[in-house]
Amino acid sequence: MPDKETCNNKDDDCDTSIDEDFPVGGPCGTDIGECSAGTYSCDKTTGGLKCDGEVKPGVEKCDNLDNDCDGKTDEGNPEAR
Ligand SMILES: [Ca+2]
Ligand SMILES: [Ca+2]
Ligand SMILES: [Ca+2]
Ligand SMILES: [Ca+2]
Repeated sequence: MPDKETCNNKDDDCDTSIDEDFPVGGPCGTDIGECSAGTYSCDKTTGGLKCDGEVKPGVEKCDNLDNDCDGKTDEGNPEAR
């Protein structure tokens, strides 16, 4: 039995395709609001995927920006009334 394909830049299951089960180089994360999408790459320590260059959601602040990336700007009236 060949090994199961893991994300390591090697062809573990010997079908001549390397990491074919993983969307390496594809987009990950979200582009909404103040967030930016990143790119999938292999995490060789876990054999899974990691997301490079992603900007993750923060805490909503009253600044006319969508800090927590839910598509709504300054929802819930943060910080002030
Ligand atoms: Ca592999
Ligand atoms: Ca393979
Ligand atoms: Ca928001
Ligand atoms: Ca905000």
